[in-house]
Amino acid sequence: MQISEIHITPVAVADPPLLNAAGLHAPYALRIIVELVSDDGLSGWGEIPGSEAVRAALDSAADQIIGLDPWRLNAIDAVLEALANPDARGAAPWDQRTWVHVSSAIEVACYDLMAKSVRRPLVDLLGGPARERVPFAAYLFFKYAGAGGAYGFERDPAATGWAAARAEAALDPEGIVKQARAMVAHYGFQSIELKGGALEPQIEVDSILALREAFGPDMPLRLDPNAIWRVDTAIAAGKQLAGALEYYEDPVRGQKNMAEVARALDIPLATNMCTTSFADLPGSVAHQSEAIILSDHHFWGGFRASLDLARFCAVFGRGMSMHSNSHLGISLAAMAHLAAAVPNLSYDCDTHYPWQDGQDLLLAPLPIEDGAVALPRAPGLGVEVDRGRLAQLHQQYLECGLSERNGEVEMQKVQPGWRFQATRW
Ligand code: GKR
Ligand code: MG
Repeated sequence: MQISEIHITPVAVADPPLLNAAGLHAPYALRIIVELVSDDGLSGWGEIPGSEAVRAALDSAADQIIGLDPWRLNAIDAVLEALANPDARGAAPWDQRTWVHVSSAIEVACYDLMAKSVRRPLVDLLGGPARERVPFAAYLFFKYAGAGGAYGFERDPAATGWAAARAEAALDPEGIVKQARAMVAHYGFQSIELKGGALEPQIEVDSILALREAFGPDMPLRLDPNAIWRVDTAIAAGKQLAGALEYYEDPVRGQKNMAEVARALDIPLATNMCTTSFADLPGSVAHQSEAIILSDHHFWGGFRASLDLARFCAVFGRGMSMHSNSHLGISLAAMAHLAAAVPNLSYDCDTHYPWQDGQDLLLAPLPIEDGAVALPRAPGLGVEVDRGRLAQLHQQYLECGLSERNGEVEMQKVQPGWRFQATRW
């Protein structure tokens, strides 16, 4: 089997004005869709966060990927490693490296091809399912009013249910509880993550306490300030949240600071910011910076790397959860196959999917029901791309004028002069 064509398609999908530590989500989230076509006419798909830098890197690798055998992943790794430039994760909540994303897109598309060629669900190439249903968590955001995209900051008057609720502003504990009730009612989520780091810490602490009051002690809650708090702030907030959090995600920046917060509190700390690559694992062990690592095949470099991470978590006593960014259905399917194949996945996975629901590029988007995605059983990822929809989302990319994610620039449109600070409170 050989890879005979590669198609790299940047797309833009409407994203509401969600707040985080780095500012404001733009009206569109950028993704890149990669299609590998094999010489026997199969298509394998991958999806990763989009930026002009990632697109250019993929483009530079394309010629050398053509002609390779998708089953020979070590040979593909060697090609990508020879091209890769050193790059850094950066201080933003999301991972700004280029080549880990490129590797992930190509590897996932190769797995899709391999699994389709043997007519097996992709999970079977990852060791087979440890679970048939993959549980996800509600992902709440403080936000301004609006649904994003062409609707800008206006509410779509035709929307109902969750689609209407997701266009509402949420800037205080009451707004967050309302958002949570609508999202949980629609998707049946059985745990809740609140994106923090956006407003004064006390508002975020009060929002968790309000969620606890609204949903009771059986609903696991998590708070993620994306490393923007000082150690003293994080400890003071953590003391107020004792008994209310399932885990406390990246309250502070860096492994040493995380370890200091962990020692002061009786709440497990989790990360997708301080331990994000194999090079970080010795520091994780030395400092005991976190109790839980959020995997993410997009920035750990693919499925194999994520399974290696799972083994590290098992050996070194770390829990394992899964991180997300704004995404579409190819990523959701890949996340579901990976999560199904990790026996020691110990928490419900994150997903931003409800914020993009209804805009997918799949012919039959995977539903989230009772808080879970049923593992697709069709060959490969088990999803089919709607090529007309892919073309529309690409056109939207061409028209939206964005070439990278930049929350600071978006925030300045609302609050002139606003600047990102790596540590704010
Ligand atoms: O979408 O605003 C967001 C999130 O803050 C995202 O960029 C983070 O990468 O959700 C993520 C996280 O858990 O840190
Ligand atoms: Mg996080």
